This record gives sequence, structure tokens and C-alpha cells, in this order.
Amino acid sequence: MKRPSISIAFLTIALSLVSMPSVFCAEPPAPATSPLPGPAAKGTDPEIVGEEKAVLTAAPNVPPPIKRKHATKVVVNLEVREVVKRMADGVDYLFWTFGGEVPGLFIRVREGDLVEFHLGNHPSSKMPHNIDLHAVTGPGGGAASSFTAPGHESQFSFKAINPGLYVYHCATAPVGMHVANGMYGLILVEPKEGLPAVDKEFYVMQGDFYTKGKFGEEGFQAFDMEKAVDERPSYVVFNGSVGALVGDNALKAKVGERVRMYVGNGGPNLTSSFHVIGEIFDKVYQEGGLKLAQENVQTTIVPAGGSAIVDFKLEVPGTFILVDHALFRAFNKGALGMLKVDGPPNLLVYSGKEVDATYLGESALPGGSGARVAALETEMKKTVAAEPKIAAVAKKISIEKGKRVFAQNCVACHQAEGQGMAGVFPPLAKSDFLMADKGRAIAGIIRGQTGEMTVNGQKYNSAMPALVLNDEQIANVLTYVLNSWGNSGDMVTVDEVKKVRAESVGQ
Ligand code: HEC
Ligand SMILES: [Cu+2]
Repeated sequence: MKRPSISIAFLTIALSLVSMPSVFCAEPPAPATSPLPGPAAKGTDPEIVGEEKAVLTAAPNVPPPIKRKHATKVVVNLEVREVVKRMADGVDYLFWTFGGEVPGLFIRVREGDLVEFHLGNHPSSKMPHNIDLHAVTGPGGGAASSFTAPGHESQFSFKAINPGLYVYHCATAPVGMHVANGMYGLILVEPKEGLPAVDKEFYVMQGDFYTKGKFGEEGFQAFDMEKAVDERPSYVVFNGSVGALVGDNALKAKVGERVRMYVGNGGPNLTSSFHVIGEIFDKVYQEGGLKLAQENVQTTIVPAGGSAIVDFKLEVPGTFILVDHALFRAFNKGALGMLKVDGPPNLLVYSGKEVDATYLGESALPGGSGARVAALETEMKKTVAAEPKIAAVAKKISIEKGKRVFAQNCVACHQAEGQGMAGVFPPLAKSDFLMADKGRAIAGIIRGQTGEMTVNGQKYNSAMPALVLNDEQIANVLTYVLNSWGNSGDMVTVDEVKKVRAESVGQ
């Protein structure tokens, strides 16, 4: 704080909040040589040598093992983003994320490290967020110090005293909802002596999701609070979506390798019975504690807000299926992944045919039934679109759906009849600017628009924020706008929106 006026304002607020009278007669900080006991000052920890930036990875990747033999200051930069992503084929969901990913980016530090944590909240976010790291010894696990509004950043520091594998999550009210939207990840505090070496490490995290629609119901799906309260998830998945670890996305390893999985469970509700079909965990560090490892375990419990580390050696090739062994979750709600192991068979260990076809049907095949159905559906859409009567009805549906999108996202600025507000919000009704370029209108919604524009002879120089809408919502809302208040009657299709979105990548 450089400007004195601000610090005085802060001080006044701070003092008015503190009820302990001793604060009012606090002495100025004692010099470093003072023998008086007191709180250890920041930055004087003799154990900390040097500084580095943490390597953060998206699941299923894990940052490399720490080779360092001393503690250091580790700077973690993590950004919260609210993003629409795929929950399952044809199903989109507005995920709230740490780092744009569900689960959030993996953080790896060493016992004794001083972690300087920077939590950013992207300007496009609608909600404030914070972070509670179970690896933190301190109030709220950092939550109280990291409450961050959209477009802001918070910073706090903690010493990683206890080695182990810890969950982190958002703890902003309503906490259950923030976690249900995907706000969790893992932080590994490696013990000073390191962990036993393995050939491959993976990051797998389970979560349960609550959507208005049933499992697989297509389109954008909103969060369903009632289902969440009743603990009736529509989806239970590994790594944020159905199929995140299936087919081409399967984890890959070779015969003879020793693999380790850092397994977390974000919940918010369910406890996982984590199991790999066809494997036995040689070692399990239960609940993420590193002191004792149980051996030869079939299924390990991973509590909501907890973790486990499993190590096993791969003796034979094949596809090994990761499941929550509460099996309807695996086969009917998505909690299923794959580890594909290549290499020569070992007939002494196992002689037999591959397992995945019987267990999984077509989801095990590359480009399985899902891809073929998608291709046929595209063909159907094309055939249907070519039929004028059907096209007219499709347009009416789009207009009706778009009306809802407009009411929720545009009306506050552009007004109920699209008339806008003189000098501030340009009109959409009979707007020559809008009529002149459909692509520009689509891009304006995806990316927002600023700078001077002339609408019906009037100059506007303001800013419209980028809106978090999916392709279908954008197509519908523009179709509605183009067919209301005396406008042209054009239609905007999902494909047109897709095209503009693809062009905007990297800009
Ligand atoms: C927070 C206020 C706000 C919201 C919400 C908003 N807009 Fe805008 N919109 C603006 C402003 C301001 C401009 C002019 C920007 C400039 O001056 O550069 C604009 C410009 C436009 C334009 C181009 C100018 C025109 O009048 O033809 C279109 C089209 C448009 N908005 C459509 C939409 C649609 C559709 C939605 C809802 C999905 C929406 N806007 C939501 C504020 C908003
Ligand atoms: Cu949050």
C-alpha cells in the first residue's frame, strides 16, 4: 500500500473489527535481535533457501518428482476460471475450475517448503472464489486469506509442515455448490526423503455432478441444487468428464513398469471405492498419509475431500479398468477409466483373452458406437434441415429458446424491446450495425465488444462483456433477436457459431 490515505482507511476498518483491546496498545515490531518471544517474522525462516515457480499440471499428468535436498520458497500461481466444457458426449456444463481444468492443476512441493500462493480469479468470472488447501496449517486452510472477487488476485503464504497427498477445494458459500461445480484438486507435499521411485505417475480424481437433466441428456445442463442436497448425482466421473480416461485418452504404460496413481476425491458427496479391474495394488498409502503403506489391496476407500496413493507393478499387457466399485456409478454414471498396458504377454502370470470387450462393450473400441452415432446424427440433422417444413419449425423452436437466453443475459442492457438505452446501450431492434454482419454479432457475444461503433447513426463507445454461453445458446439468442421487433428474419445456426468460435481461438 503506497498511498497513505488507503492504509489509514484499512487501519480504521481493521481496528473497528478487532475487539481485543490489547491491539490498541501494541508496541511497534521488535528488532530482529530482540530476545522477546513473539510471532516469527515472515522471510526469516533459516531453512528456506532460494525461490522457484511451481510446475502445475493438468490431470492425468503429475509434475516431476522433486530432486531438491533443501526447502525453498515455492511460488504457486493458480487462476480460477468459470468455463463451459464437455461433461459427456453432447452434454455441456458450466464448470468452475482451478486453472481451467477439472480436477484443478496438480501442485507438488517438498516438506518444509514455504509456499507463496497467488490465487487469481479471471475477470470473466461471475462469482468470487477462494481456496482451502488441506495441506495448510492455518484457519480455513487459506480460505479466509484467499477470498477473491472476479478480476482480482489474493496472496498468502504457508509452510508445508506435513508430508502427504492433500485435497484442495473452493470454500466459498455455498461451499457444496462450488465443489459440485468442479472446484477441487490435489497438492502433494513430498517427504524430505522423497517417495520410492516409480516409472510412471498419474493424477486421477473422482467427483460427483448434479445436472437438471438425467445422465446423457443432451445440451447445456444446469446445476441441480435439489439433487445435490439429496446426494443423487447424475454423473460420477474421473477427471471431470465421462470418458476422460477412456479409448484414446486412456492412461498408457508398459509391461514391467511400476506405476503410481495419486487418487483424489473431490466429492462433494460420495465416497469412492477405488479399484483397478485385473490389478492388485502392491502398496496403498491410505488416506494420503505417507508413513505406513498397506500391501496387496484390491479396493481402497477414497473419502470425499480425501485421497490415496496406489503403487503397482505391471506384469501383463492388456486394458485395466479403473472404477468406483460401487458399480452403477462406473457403468451408468461415468466412473470408469482405462490403463492400457503394452508389452509381451507373461503366460506364467496370466494366460487368456483380453477382458475389455465383455466388460465394456463398445466403449472400449476406438471410435466406438459413440462416434458412429454422432456421424449418423449429423447426417440426420442435414437431411432434416433440407426439409423446408421441418426447418420452419426448427426456427420457431430456436426463437423460443433464444427468448429465454435473451431474458437471462441481454435484457438488462439492451432492454425488453431491444430498444437499448440512448448513449449507453445500442439498440438491437432495427439495428443497421447488427444487420450488416452476422459473424461480427456472433464474435461480439463470444469475445465481448469495445470501441466506437455507430448504430443507426448514433455513436456508442462503451463495452459489452464476453458472455459465457454455449454455441446453441448463442445461435438461439441471435435467431430470436433477428426475428423480433421488426428485424430481418434471418437465422443463425450452431455451425455458424462454431465457425466463428474456431476463428477466435488464439486471439
Ligand atoms: C452488460 C451490458 C450488456 C449485455 C449483458 C449485453 N450487451 Fe450487447 N452491447 C452492450 C454494449 C455497451 C454494446 C456496445 C459496445 C461498444 O460500444 O463498443 C453492445 C453491443 C451489442 C451489439 C452490436 C451493436 C448493435 O446494437 O447491433 C449486439 C448485436 C449486441 N450487443 C447483442 C447482445 C446480445 C444478443 C446480448 C445477450 C446475449 C448482449 N448483447 C448482452 C452491452 C451489453
Ligand atoms: Cu468457488
